[in-house]
Amino acid sequence: MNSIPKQKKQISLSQYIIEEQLKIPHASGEFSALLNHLVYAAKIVAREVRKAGLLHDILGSTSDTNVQGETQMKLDQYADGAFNNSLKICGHLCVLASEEHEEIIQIPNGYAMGKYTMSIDPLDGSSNIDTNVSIGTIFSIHQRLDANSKEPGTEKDLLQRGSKQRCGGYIIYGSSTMLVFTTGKFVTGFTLDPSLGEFLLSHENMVMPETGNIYSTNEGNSSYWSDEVKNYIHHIKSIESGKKPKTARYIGSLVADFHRNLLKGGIFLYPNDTKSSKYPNGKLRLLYEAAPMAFIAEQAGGMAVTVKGERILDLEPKSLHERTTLVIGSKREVEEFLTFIQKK
Ligand code: AHM
Ligand code: MG
Repeated sequence: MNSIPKQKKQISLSQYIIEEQLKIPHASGEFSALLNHLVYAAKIVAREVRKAGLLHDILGSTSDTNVQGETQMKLDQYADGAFNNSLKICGHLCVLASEEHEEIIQIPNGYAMGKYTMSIDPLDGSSNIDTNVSIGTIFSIHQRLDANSKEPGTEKDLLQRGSKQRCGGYIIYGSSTMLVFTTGKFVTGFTLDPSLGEFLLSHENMVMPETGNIYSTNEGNSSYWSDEVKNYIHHIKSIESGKKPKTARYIGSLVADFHRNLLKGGIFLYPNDTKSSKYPNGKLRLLYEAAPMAFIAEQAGGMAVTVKGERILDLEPKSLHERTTLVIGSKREVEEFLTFIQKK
């Protein structure tokens, strides 16, 4: 008689959160509840991303209103709405920041004020939306400056350095939907099982390979780069050093480019334009793009710095949408980059 194959034990995100919470004495459960609200919105966004090509009103970058005067939905605006609607009334946040909003987002009157802040890029890589290429959501959670305050949160509560994050993570809407996050201990990945509608533990204690053969950057911008950056890129492509040239992989979606490098090893660079005024400080946003990715990279054994070599997690944002340069990836690859900028 054939024996019944043993079923692999599957741990859902909810179970995982409860078990992790039990390890922390006196945990209030507030953080776990916040994560659940975030994940609920992520599932809604994942559902819409999966059928984006079927919904004519959700693709494209047309004007805000259609001929009937109705607001035309774009996927990034939709995602922003989904996360905001779920998060601002969840009772665990005191203020939010989103890439889609110039100003801070306040908790509506009548709703409980929590001790956390959230900064979010609801749908990163929006230039890829219409072409079925992987996109993502990036988020960063801090504790407010005065954890006991019941007053509305302020911009100051949001503008904290990356090293003070309580959690940093992303959701990638790729061939599968994955949630990857760290609370500062290790990096964990969960994959959405569409048949269950649940994120299941799929990647425990993720470690970024110490070296990697992939480099990801928008080389079309190379004429604008500093000589140091140009020299580094020339070096990793050359055969002069006797090494094999690195392989270029660039999706143009930070979440997808980072996720691949987290698993396979490599380096991602978004330098600043030194010869044009488009991105004099780099393109990516410190608060809700670079800092959470840097938190994950470091917890996975990697590194994240600016093109000047400053540690991303040490930077204190001065404004919500401040931009930064970003060099992130495997430890030895970033260290090699640093030798190029110190060489003058
Ligand atoms: P977005 O937040 O407007 O989507 O821009 C951020 C994205 C990142 O995902 C990606 O790394 C970068 O912009 C790509 O920029 P470029 O098209 O200039 O290479
Ligand atoms: Mg973005």
